Amino acid sequence: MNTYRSLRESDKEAFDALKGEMKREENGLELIASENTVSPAVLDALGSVFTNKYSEGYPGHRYYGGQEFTDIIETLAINRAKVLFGAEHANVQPLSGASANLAAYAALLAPGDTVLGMDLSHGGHLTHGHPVTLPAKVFRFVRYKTEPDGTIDYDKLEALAMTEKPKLMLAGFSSYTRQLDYERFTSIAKRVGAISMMDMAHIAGMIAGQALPSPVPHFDIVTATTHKTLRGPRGGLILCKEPFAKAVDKAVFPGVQGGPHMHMVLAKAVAFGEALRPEFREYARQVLVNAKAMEAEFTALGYEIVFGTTENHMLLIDTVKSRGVTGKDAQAWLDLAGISLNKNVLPDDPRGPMDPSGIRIGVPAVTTRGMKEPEMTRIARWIDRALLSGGKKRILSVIRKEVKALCKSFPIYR
Ligand code: DSN
Repeated sequence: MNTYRSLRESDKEAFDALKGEMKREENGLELIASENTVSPAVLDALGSVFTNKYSEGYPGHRYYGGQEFTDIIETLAINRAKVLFGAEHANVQPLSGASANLAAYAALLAPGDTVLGMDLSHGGHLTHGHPVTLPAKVFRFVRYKTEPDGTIDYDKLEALAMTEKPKLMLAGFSSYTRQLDYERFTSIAKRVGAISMMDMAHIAGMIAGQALPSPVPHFDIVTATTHKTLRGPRGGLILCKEPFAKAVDKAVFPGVQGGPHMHMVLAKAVAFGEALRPEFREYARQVLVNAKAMEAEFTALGYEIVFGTTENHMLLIDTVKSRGVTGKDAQAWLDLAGISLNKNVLPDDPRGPMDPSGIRIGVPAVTTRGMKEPEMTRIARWIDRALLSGGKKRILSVIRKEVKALCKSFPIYR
């Protein structure tokens, strides 16, 4: 394990915070659905000299000199992304999922164009047209919702698309637990003459690991982050069909970004390489099994599972209905118990986003640590005990000790 000797010797304040975070991750359970634990090789790449380099442009067409090695790593990342997802074109420069989505909008839309996107409280993402975001001020977003049983009514979506005549139909989510019907979605887009786009940020790793069906053959353009289930560095990715390639590349640079972060590009290449190995398929399969095991235990304990069930790596739970505890309190109490997750709005939540009615639970990071079904059952029971604690510190610190003991048997970095 890296001891960060240079940092320790040169900046104690910064090093102490880093040490604190390392201990927090080692001794606690990470259940934030968008987080994971990267490999030591990805960490090495992120801490490499590529952070020193400016590389505006693309391999073979850069604005500055000294690009012989940046060209190698970006080409490696592009080629691996294309193989991993069976994509015609890949852009590996987006700094984040939000930049990837912004670049996709810039590539495909003119100001004032209409986009259909999923409502935030029904599982969509801020960048899918929430009124507080810049894209919502430039384009006209119309939001679709889920049904009370947690599914999407595609007939209703089609009727909405016929009325609104969108230029772009956007699928994808950050807190939705059901599988989308990609064929149906894209056939509606075709029927109304819209471009189809999928934001697969949350499930990119599940798709790379072949545990979930791929949207890539169906959609014109697919955006992703590289750090969630995909288990790479923080960053974004755009995949598209060849006719959109030029517009996408121009939109990323110089459209919405300057120089790419080449240490991140190297780390993406490494992570894509890891995702191409057979072990990654086993991890992706186990993520699904673990999510189901956790759902089974919460169901047995009488919890209200939002959207009916999970078909991916995360679960949404109505903590107000299930235990009379708000999402904010649940998150705070669980933090004290060494369990990290996030409060989450539920469909048409009557409560605000800072103190919503539920929580979101994800299993990718604990699966990466090697935990399986028996541990999922224990974690669900700890969460239940914490929610029943009324926030009493004595009870939460007992759970914290038990959590720490389990974590010792599943070290993150040996
Ligand atoms: N913040 C990420 C998530 O938690 O889903 C999405 O941007």
